Amino acid sequence: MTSPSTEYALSLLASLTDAGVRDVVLSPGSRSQALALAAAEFETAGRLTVHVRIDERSGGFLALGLAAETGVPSVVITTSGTAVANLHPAVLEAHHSGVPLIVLSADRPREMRGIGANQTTVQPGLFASAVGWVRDVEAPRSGPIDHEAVRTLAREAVAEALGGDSHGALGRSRGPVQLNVAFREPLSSGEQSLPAARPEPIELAPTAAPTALEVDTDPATLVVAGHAAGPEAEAVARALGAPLVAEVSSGARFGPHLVSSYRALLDDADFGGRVRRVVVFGHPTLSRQIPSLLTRDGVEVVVVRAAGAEAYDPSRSARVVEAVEVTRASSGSGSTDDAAHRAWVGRWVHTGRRLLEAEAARQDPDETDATTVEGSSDRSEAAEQAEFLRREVQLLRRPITRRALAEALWRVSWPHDRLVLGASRLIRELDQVVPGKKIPVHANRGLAGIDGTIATATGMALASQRDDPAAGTTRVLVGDLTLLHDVGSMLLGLGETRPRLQVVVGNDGGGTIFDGLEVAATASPEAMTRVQFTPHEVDLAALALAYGWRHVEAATRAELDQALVARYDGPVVIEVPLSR
Ligand SMILES: Cc1ncc(C[n+]2csc(CCOP(=O)(O)OP(=O)(O)O)c2C)c(N)n1
Ligand SMILES: [Mg+2]
Repeated sequence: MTSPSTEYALSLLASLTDAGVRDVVLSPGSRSQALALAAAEFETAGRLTVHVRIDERSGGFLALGLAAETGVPSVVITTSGTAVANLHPAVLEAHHSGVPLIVLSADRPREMRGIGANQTTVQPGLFASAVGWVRDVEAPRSGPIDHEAVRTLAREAVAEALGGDSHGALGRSRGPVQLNVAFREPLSSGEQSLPAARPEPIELAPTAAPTALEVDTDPATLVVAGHAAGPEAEAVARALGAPLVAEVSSGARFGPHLVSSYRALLDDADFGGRVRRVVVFGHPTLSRQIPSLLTRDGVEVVVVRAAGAEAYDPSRSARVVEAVEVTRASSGSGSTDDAAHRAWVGRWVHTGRRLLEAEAARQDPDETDATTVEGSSDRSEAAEQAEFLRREVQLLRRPITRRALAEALWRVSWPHDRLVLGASRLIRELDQVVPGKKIPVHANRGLAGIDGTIATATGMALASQRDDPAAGTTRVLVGDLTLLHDVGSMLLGLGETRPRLQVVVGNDGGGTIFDGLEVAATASPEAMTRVQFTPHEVDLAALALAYGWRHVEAATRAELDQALVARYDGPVVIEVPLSR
C-alpha cells in the first residue's frame, strides 16, 4: 500500500513535469523523503533529471544555474528547518535577476508546528518579499488524492515562476516561488506507481503592446545594455542609429554599434556630455558612469523592463516600458538624417577603439612591440623572423596579468561554450578590455554575490551538455575568495553527472578588489589586509585533489592558452597566480 505522502508526492511531481519542469535538485532529509524518492522514480522513467547535493546552499545555486540555462523553472526539494533557509541566497539572486525557481519545502503538519517540535520553524513566508507566490499545503490524508487540484496547484507554481498566471498571461517578473508541503507519518512508502504523463507545458505570451521609440532628428541617443539585456538591445541600437554600450554579460556585446572603453567616453563632455536620451535594457551594474549618466539633468531615460524584480531606475524618473518598437518620424516633421546618425555612431565606435588600443599599449608595451613586425631593410628576413619568434616566446613565458587572463578566456570562448563570470575584479576587467563577440555569458548580477558561483556554473554546464549535443565547455572565471566561498559545490557525489567545467581561478591570495577602495589610501594597511583583503594560503591543488577534480597551474601565458583549450575528462581547476 502506498502512503498518502508518497501518493501526493507522485501526483505533484507528475503535474510539475507535465507543466514543463525538467530538473529537480534535492538534498537528503527525512521529512522530504516522499518527494525525493518520487523524483528518483521519475528520473528512472526518463521524465526528469535529478541532481543530488548534500548542501542546500549549493543545491539552490545549482537549480539557479540550470534554470538560467534552460529558461524553465527548476525545482529544489528540501527537508524542514535550516535546510530551507540555506536556499535563501539563491532565492534572493533568482528574485533580483528574474530566474524561475520552485522551492518545494517539506514541513511538519499544522498540529506539530509552534510546539517546539524537532527541526520545525515557520517556513511559509521564510523568504519574505523575495518570493512572489507562496502556498502552504496541508499534509495529505488517506483517501483518494484530488489529482486535478494538485495539477492546478503545480501549474500555478510553474506559471508564477515564469512571471505569468495559469491562464497564460505574462504580466509579472520571473522569479522564485515557494510550495511548502506538510507531511505526516508514514512519511513515505516504498511502493511507487507513477501517474501517466499528460504533458501540457506552460507557455506564456507577452500581453503588453510595445512602446514606440522614435529615431531622433538630431542624433543624441545612446543604448545601454546591462546584464542579461539580450540581443534585442543590439538590434534596437542599430535601428535607432545609436551607439551601444554593452556590459560583458549583457548578451548584446557585439555588432557594428558596439562602443569600447565606454567609461572614458561617458566621462567625456564631447561624448557622454552630448547624450540627451538613453534607452536601457537589462541590469547595468559594472560602472559608476552609467548610473551617473541616467541621473543627469536633461537626459531622458527609457527603461525596458528586464527580467529581475526591480526596474533599473537610479533617477526614479525613467519611463519604464515592457517592450519597444523603433519608429521614424513622418517626413513632414523633419526626416531623419542617416548620415548624421552614422557620424554619431562612428565617432563613438572609432574613438572607443583607439582608446582601448592606447590603453593596451600603455599597459603592455612589450606585447605591442612583439606583434609589430619591423621592416628594416639591413637585416635578413631570417634574422628578423628569429627576432620576432624570440619575442613571441618571451611574451608567452611572461606572468599573466588580469588583462591577459581576461583576453585569453574571451579568445578561447565560442558560441557553443558557456562563460560564467564571478563577482569582483575579474568581471570588470573583462568588461573593460574584451571586444565584441556573440557568445553566451552569464553572471549572477542580481545581487552580485560572491556566493554560489561554482554551483551556478555547474548547473549551466550540466544543462547545456544534456540538451545540446554540440555544447562545448563551460568556463567560470572566479577570484580565489569566490572559489573558496563556494568550494563545497565542488563536491559531486558518486553517481552524479560530472560537468564539463573549467573553474579558472585568478589567485591573488585574498580580495584585491578592496585595495581599490578610497579608504585604502588612509586606513592602516594591516587593518585593511586583515578585515578586507582577508589573506589565505589555501592549497588549491590539494583542495581539487580532495574533491576528485583535476588541477592545472597556469603561470605563464603559454600555459594558460594550453590549459584553456585542453580536453579533460571531468571538471578541472585552472589556477592562475596573480600578483596583488
Ligand atoms: C556573499 C558575498 N559576500 C561578500 C561580498 C563582498 N565582496 C565582493 S568582492 C569580494 C572579494 C572577492 O575576492 P576574490 O574572489 O578573491 O576576487 P578579487 O577581488 O581578489 O579578484 C567580497 C568579499 C559579496 N559580493 N558577496
Ligand atoms: Mg582574490
